[in-house]
Amino acid sequence: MNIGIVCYPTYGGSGVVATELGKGLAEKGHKVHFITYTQPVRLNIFNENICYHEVYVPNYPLFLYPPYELALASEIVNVVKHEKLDILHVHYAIPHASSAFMAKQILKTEGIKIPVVTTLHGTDITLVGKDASFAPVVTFSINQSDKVTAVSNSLKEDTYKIFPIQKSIEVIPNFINLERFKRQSKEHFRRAICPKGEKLLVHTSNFRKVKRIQDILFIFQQLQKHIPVKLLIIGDGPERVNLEELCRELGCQEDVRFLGKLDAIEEVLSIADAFMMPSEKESFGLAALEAMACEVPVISSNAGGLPELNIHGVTGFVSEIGDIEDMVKNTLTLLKDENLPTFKKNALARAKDFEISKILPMYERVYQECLEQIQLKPETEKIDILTI
Ligand code: GMT
Repeated sequence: MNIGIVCYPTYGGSGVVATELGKGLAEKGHKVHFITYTQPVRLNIFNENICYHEVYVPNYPLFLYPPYELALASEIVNVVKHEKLDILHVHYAIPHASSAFMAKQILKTEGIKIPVVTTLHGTDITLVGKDASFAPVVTFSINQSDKVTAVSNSLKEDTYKIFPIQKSIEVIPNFINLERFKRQSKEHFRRAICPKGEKLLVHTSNFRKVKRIQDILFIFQQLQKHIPVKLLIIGDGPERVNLEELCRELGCQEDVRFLGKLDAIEEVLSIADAFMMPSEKESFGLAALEAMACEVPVISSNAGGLPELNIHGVTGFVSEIGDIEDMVKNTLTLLKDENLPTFKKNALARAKDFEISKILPMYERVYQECLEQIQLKPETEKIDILTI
């Protein structure tokens, strides 16, 4: 198939999933065209089946807000026409699903049919998407997609609760490449970070408020009263300054290291004992899955899809959002020498359920169904705008 993928090119989970999906499809022989405003961070390989098309937004003094959605829709039209795409897969509803809808209508006037698959990733529904500024457009463009997928049952249910959606939503979870994410021998690194045999906690995210990283620092301060422990925090984002200040206030700055944005996350995960994810919202928790693949059990909140991934008492522990006391108790249980090896083994076993080779065919099937569906639709079909 000749597949167009529209996504955010950043470190965020939706961009990572979209890019890894495209890479996986290209390896299976599909031709994949990424359409976005800059080179996706995980698109760091050469593959003869992958092309990258940059969306260029011209500047004009009148534009206080550069109209990215229009430039994206135009680029989609060009790529579909010139590269003869079979299918368009957009990741994150805002603004990708509405740009795809516009492109589809433009192409229809030229007699070109292009089915659109929209994958919902989380905050496009549970946070920013439900804002009154976007909700009508999000609802419309989801309903107009040929197929809609969500990354967890929780996100599917939230979507139906928040918006009047008539479309059926299929759950296709996040996935992992176990060839890349696996525990490696990095004992020298571990000795440098934990010279006295301390236990090691790791967190990675984009440092947005919804991640509740401050909870990790409060948990860490409590843990230090019981056991020798260190904390590594990977990533960057809006909360970084506040977190560094909180570290100093709590007096744990010597034992917490901020590593910034790292590409080889798996090397750090390889020396970790527990992964911390106390998020307020988390539709799936890709970062936790990456940790589990490296045999790192997870201490998480029960937000969104986290309990679907992190099995309480098996692959880690799940607590109510913000219940720091419970997370401290659970982390102490998890880190006990007699418990930790079992949790590590279980974490890896669970990660194997989401191996890319199991999940990728689900997307291929969705594409195939879309193509069959669009071929059955009559040529004269009208735009459904009047019926909504
Ligand atoms: O977690 C983030 O803030 C990034 C966000 C994104 O939209 O890129 O990630 C979302 O999509 C990921 C991939 O499907 C999920 O694994 C994350 O759980 C989800 N984040 C939230 O729901 C907050």
